[in-house]
Amino acid sequence: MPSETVPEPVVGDLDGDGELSVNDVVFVQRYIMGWGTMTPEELACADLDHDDCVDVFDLALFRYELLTQ
Ligand SMILES: [Ca+2]
Ligand SMILES: [Ca+2]
Repeated sequence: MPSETVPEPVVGDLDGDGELSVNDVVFVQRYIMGWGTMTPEELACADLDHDDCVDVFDLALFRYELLTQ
């Protein structure tokens, strides 16, 4: 029986390319700087420490994930 693999949601993958890349980090950085907006889905995805806001702590986690993946 063929098994279909459902891709695991990638933590912090905001642009949906399947990986947390520098593009996602830039996206969060722009939002924090007030240069961009996010949909509620993107905000939920970007809130890595789950404190219901996207701020510099999430950006630090994004950078950590980017370096350690
Ligand atoms: Ca991405
Ligand atoms: Ca947060």
